[in-house]
Amino acid sequence: MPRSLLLACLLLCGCNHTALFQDNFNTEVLGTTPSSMPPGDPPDDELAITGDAGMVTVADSGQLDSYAMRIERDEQALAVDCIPQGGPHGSGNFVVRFVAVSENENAAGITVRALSSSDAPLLAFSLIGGAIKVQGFGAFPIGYVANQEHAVLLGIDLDAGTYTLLVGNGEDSDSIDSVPLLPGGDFAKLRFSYPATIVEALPGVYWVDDIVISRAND
Ligand SMILES: [Ca+2]
Ligand SMILES: [Ca+2]
Repeated sequence: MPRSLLLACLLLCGCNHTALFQDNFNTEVLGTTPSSMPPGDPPDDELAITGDAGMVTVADSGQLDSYAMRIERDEQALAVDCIPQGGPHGSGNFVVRFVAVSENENAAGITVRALSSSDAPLLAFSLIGGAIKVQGFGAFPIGYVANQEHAVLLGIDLDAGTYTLLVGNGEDSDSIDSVPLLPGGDFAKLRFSYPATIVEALPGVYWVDDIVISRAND
């Protein structure tokens, strides 16, 4: 199961990490745009939306068992940035994790990126048509299933210039390891984004919860 898989990974590395961003949406108001200042620790993390903020709401997710962030594709480009405090970060080891549900396997894909302070990607992957496509790498070994929870765990090693991506999907999980980072630079934010509906108007709805960005202690 994704959650137990994540827990196992976090048991290996979590106790030596400091959280720089945490958002679980549980204490926010249903139907509203998530707070730009995620409640609780750490104190200085931020959530920033570019595009129509009304398309990003706190909603009750049956699959994710609690309030989560629902991102719905709009006519204009839409981006949700999770900004760890103390950044941009020029060195160190980071862990990014979240759980999510895509409402429609064949919808327009959401893209997840780790971005530098100049918005250059360090890594990027898109969920589209049931597959996970990793920029500069190709297809991830396993895909995702519409309306089923998946878990994502990213390890970003700025010092080695590599990352690991682990995805858990139902009973299935796999990872790609020591993949070279794209030449982005420092690490400033995690972005979930949908493109504008200029070429087509396929629907896209992505639910995200339990987002944590942490840094390994020296
Ligand atoms: Ca939640
Ligand atoms: Ca906070």
